[in-house]
Amino acid sequence: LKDNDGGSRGAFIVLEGLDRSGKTSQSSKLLSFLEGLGHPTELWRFPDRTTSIGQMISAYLSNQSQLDDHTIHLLYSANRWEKSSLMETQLKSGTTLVVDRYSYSGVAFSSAKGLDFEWCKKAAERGGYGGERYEKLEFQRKVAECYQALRDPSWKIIDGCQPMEEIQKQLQEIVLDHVSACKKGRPLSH
Ligand code: DGP
Ligand code: NA
Ligand code: NA
Repeated sequence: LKDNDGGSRGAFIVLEGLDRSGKTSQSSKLLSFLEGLGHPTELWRFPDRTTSIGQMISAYLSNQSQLDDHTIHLLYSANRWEKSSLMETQLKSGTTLVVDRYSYSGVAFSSAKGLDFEWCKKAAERGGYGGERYEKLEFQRKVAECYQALRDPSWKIIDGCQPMEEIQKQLQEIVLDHVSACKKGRPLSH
């Protein structure tokens, strides 16, 4: 993608991690932090349960419906696709997006369930545990292994076992760095 009219673009910040790793709290803190500094910012999350596809995912997660593993995988993917053009518009217009889960979850969670890792990567391209389906310790261990296998240089790893304030501080540092680089013209790439 090219930035419009040489204007600065927003940063695309994705928070990934196991269930209950604190992403959701940290994403809202990050939103307030960036807004406080005057950066136009929006908080998004996936799955986005507000769309009709998102509602199918939500029903599946709460065990109200049963779906074939490949089918649910593709619904998650479709749920990201249905928001992708709006996402691109926002980034190009200079809005920073803080996103609570994105396609790395798509690969990590589905391959942890036993779907073929390469199949998941292709299909997901671009595009105290509680009661939900995946929130079991053994399963989360597998997800962690799958995340390790996906890790690439764009990732910054933060140890979620640290005190909340420490996590927040590290996250802010990393994100500010990236937000400034985007303002200075770091290209937006797929
Ligand atoms: P959350 O709303 O962040 O708690 O996510 C709900 C659950 O769905 C969580 O266990 C992680 C899982 N999940 C998120 N995205 C995907 C995906 O693309 N594919 C699969 N299989 N699971 C996902
Ligand atoms: Na969850
Ligand atoms: Na979450």
